[in-house]
Amino acid sequence: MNLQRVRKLSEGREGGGPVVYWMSRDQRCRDNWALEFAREEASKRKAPLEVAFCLAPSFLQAAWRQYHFMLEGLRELEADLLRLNISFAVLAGDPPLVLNRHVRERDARLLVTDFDPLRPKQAWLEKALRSLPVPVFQVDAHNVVPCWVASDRREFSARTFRPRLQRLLPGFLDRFPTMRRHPFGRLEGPLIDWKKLEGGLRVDRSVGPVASFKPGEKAARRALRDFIENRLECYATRASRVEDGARSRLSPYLHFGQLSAQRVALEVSASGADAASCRAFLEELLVRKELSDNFCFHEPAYDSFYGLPPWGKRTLNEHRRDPRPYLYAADRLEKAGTHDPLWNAAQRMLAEEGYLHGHLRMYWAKKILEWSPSPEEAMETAVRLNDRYLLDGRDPNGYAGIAWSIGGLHDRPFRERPIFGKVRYMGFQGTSRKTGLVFQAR
Ligand code: FAD
Ligand code: FO1
Repeated sequence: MNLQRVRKLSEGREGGGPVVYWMSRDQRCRDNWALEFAREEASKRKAPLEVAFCLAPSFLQAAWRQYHFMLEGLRELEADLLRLNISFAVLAGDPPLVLNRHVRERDARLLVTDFDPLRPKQAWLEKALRSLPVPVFQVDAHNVVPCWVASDRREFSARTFRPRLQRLLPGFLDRFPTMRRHPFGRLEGPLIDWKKLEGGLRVDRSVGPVASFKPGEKAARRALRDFIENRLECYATRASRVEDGARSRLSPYLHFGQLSAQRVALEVSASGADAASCRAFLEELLVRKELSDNFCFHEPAYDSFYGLPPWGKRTLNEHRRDPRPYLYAADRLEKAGTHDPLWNAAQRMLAEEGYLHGHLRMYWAKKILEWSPSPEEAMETAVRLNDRYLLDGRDPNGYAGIAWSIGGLHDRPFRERPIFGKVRYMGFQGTSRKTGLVFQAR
């Protein structure tokens, strides 16, 4: 594997026990460079291999909907790891604390972890590093080009980021090794009590599981095959349509790491489908998605008005006092109770299906700017609703997508208008026509 994916975070003294992979963002056993690196290090030392997942009682605005999807995926993972003679431990509690205790109990040789630019995850890692006694390595198993290799600074547009990424991609779009049974050791651990783990969660159960997505690695691979066989061909021409759309619907699997973006890129590139559609899709999957990680990694205020690009903040400030013909409180928006039938339909899809078509997400967030008393409140409301209902919420793609919609992140200025200033506007008629969702005019 390309060792530029790995960086050593701390020295330490190797123990005599297993190599432990602290799995967090990339919750899969296939096509997982962090697991692959841990396996290689364990094999070199003829040591057992263990995966440890720290189950936080709550995470950002996640509800039972998202935890249920994640836990079902982890249950499937437990069986897959067992078949590979890799032990699996799910540690409930505050991640840095329970991880530290586990590493010491196991007398771990070393720790491998994956990469996540979000603040809570960075905080877990920093806290863990302060007391872990063993060497710690980090592997970016989520991006094709590791975030710290793609760029060492905040990129302001896809225009500057794309050429860097394209130059680096050939060195990182390598094939995955097949997962082999681990030949060393076999840690006897108690069977995981999933019911007990579920009972320890502090989540809002009023936002329940959705039927629209089946969780787990196998379902993720089926979804990828279904997309390539039935929708990729017209991704370039029908991407903005909602009903008979061409979108992949892979985001919940990519968000929870049940599917590797690199696997998707390899299969799409080898599909022989319409070249323009493959190009358009890979632009989203590689350039847009990895640019979002770049944004969150280099901009700590990624989920607020303060993280917007300077020109976006300036133009929104200049229009702060513009009259707002429509103003809706967050709870009215949450109930899809506005005067706009297209927006209400988008909010209902988001709340009921836990998924929303990309074109509608833009319109949905932009209207929140138009109908909120201030840009700061618009950002807060959009992030809260996005992360409460979407399966793929609480993700760098979401924070970048909301900042793009409300504050022009990674976008350019447009003709000035009330409230939006020079931030790109999206109107009811145009969006209704493009998405194919037609409603009687308001
Ligand atoms: P496809 O169009 O099939 O794209 C395939 C993959 O490419 C996606 O799964 C995603 O990983 C990536 N991708 C596509 N579009 C973008 C984009 N604009 N930016 C970054 N990556 C992209 N994405 C999330 O994963 N979680 C979110 O919470 C989220 N919230 C968003 C909120 C707003 C206001 C906007 C404008 C966009 C948001 N996005 C979010 C980005 C994008 O809309 C979704 O990733 C996409 O709609 C997911 O559906 P899909 O997998 O069918 O997408
Ligand atoms: N990561 C963890 O390591 N432990 C958790 O308990 C956990 C819960 C969780 C719930 C919802 C959700 O959307 C993500 C969650 N994550 C958790 C993080 C996730 O694995 C991703 O790393 C980030 O959300 C995306 O960057």
